[in-house]
Amino acid sequence: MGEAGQCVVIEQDGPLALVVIDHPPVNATSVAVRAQLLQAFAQIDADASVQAIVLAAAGRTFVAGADIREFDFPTQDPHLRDVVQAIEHVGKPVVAALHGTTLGGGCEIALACHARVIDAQGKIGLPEVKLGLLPGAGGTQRLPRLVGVMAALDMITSGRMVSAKEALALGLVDQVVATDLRDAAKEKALSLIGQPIRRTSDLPAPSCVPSDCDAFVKSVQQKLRGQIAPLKATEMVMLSSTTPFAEAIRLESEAFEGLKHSAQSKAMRHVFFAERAVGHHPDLKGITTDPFTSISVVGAGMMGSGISVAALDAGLSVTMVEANADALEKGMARIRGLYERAIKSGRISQAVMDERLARLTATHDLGALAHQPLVIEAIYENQQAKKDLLQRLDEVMDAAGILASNTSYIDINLLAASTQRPDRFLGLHFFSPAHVMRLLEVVRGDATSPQTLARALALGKQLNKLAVMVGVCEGFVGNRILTRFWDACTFMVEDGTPPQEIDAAFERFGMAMGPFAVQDLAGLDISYAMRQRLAAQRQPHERVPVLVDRLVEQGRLGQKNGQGWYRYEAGKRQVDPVVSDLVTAHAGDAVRLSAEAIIARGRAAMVNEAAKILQEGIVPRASDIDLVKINGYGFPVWRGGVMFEAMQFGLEAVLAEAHKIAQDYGVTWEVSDALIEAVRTQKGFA
Ligand code: 3H9
Repeated sequence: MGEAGQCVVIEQDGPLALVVIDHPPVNATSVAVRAQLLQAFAQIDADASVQAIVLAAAGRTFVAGADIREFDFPTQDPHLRDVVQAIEHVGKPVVAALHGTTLGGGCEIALACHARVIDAQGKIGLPEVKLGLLPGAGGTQRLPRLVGVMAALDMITSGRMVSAKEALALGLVDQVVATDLRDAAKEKALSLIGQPIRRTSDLPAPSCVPSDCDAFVKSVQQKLRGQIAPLKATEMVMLSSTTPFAEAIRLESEAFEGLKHSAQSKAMRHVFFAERAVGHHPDLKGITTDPFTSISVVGAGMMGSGISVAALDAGLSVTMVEANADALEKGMARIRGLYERAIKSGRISQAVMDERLARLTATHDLGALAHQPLVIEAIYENQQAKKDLLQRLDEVMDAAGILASNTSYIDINLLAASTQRPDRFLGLHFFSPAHVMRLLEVVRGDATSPQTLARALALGKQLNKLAVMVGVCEGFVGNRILTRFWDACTFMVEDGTPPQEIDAAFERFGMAMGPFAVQDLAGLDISYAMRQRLAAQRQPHERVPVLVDRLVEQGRLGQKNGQGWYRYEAGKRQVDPVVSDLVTAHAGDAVRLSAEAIIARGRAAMVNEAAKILQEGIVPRASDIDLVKINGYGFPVWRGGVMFEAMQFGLEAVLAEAHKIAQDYGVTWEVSDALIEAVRTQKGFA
């Protein structure tokens, strides 16, 4: 931004005016930008010496959208919609010069220009649905006029960015420029002088095949269960083929305002800013790190091969070590299989697969890891086996190398103590399947150095993961909350509510899968083993879930052997009368909870544990916990995460519910007034 709040600058170059938006960091259309743009275009329109205009932006990107921070307040004039209209109706050709990420309101400005040229590395999209919104400055009407209804529906309801190449193929831009973007835009603008102006809103209404649109709506309903914005956006895009432009724009604007005030959009905006805040740690500020060009993984099982694929996909070289020949071959076959499926579905080409596999070395030899900058152990979950392996790795590796464990439960400080490099040791808890799941818990041991943590957080970015730094505790953040949640749900079953009713309630709430379906997927033996391990530390009078242990003892391990909480036939889950009888026999005087009570109890169990996590300083912000639950545990993003949702509900009321059910269940959840007070005064809760 220039002097005295100037964020739009006009430079005249012969018959051309170059209008440059300069409002760091991402040229968002804050009120000052909108006002100055409106004024600049009015001034140029009235200036007879100007015959064509180029609209460009300074810095790293063209306009990345409306200023999201303004959405919490009443809109100040001028509205972006009016600015966009004014640009479109200027009486001389306007060419948009697009670089970086042209998003949301930025894309809508570009759509209203009379031609668009884009840098070859540029990307463009309408990501409003990711904020629980729809394009509110004409995007739902102008985009389909340029690219057709189906392509517009795809882009707007997914919010995905398209590359410059795809944008050209779709007809969204007129030219892709490899070298000097502004020169190319100027040339284009000069070529349009004297030509009839092509205004997007004047283009013929696009056609829409009703059956295609109906099928699309159904697929959106299925995919984005519970989200309002994509469906509303679909409705608006479809208006483009039936309703005059001016009327459709009015309806779009109404729909946008409605969504802006919706609970879903507020929640998704919270998630947007939570993602920006998650990497902020005062003690890591200013530490710069070199990117990794290679990493190593020990263990070629599900996790080891998944982590390897994540790294290969991100362009890194990978050495995968596995002692057992058969397991190594199976790991390689799994990786090849993943890539072959990606080829079949058209996501990658054979050449891409070959290039990625060429960066993978598979070996039995730990000695190959001597000079590796980072080695992640991903063997089975056994403390002694991990300690032994880490000790050997510590001996083999250079002093500078970082050593990490992918454990999901084991104490990182205990593991660190088995090495001579506790400062270069940490937990990197990936989630399965590791090449797909976005969450990465970066576990900070007591001795882990800030430099090591900074490198690990940077690795998360390199791998396109959402890296959340957490402290050491049983199960870290995600699994610790999950354990409490599962316990509470199992107590509900033991007291008479069938598991399928609990699953149905949470799936209606928006979770990807209910807790019992997830337990079956994960394998009931996993949590059984954990309960056995922790048995010795438990208070003798404390209630623990027992019904699930009965299932395991009957050989019901979940999906892996076709029976767990449910019976599985051809992959479909069915209620099993054997389990229903077991529940009835156990519950005796059954209390069948309503869906509302089920949610209230599950929420209370999760929030109580989350509050303790915050109180213990395991994470610095409540919003970090939200990101863990959304990205690793299927909590609906449009509810903003477990803590945000509870805060809308009233945190004290939720904790009071936890108090009540802890007494009911006779469990030691340590819900205290002091905790409630601590939570209320905790930074990050305001
Ligand atoms: C919209 O346009 C509605 C219209 O249809 C209709 C209106 C009527 N506003 O992500 P980064 C900040 S809805 C305010 O770390 P990157 C961000 O908080 C909008 N602030 O960088 C951060 O601040 P801080 C549709 C914004 O390079 C800093 O910029 N547009 C906005 O990794 C750097 O961000 C979108 O949804 C904003 N719009 O990624 C695009 N955008 O340093 C949202 C960023 O204080 N933005 N900031 O933490 C993005 O997707 C990414 O930020 C972007 C850059 C890809 C642009």
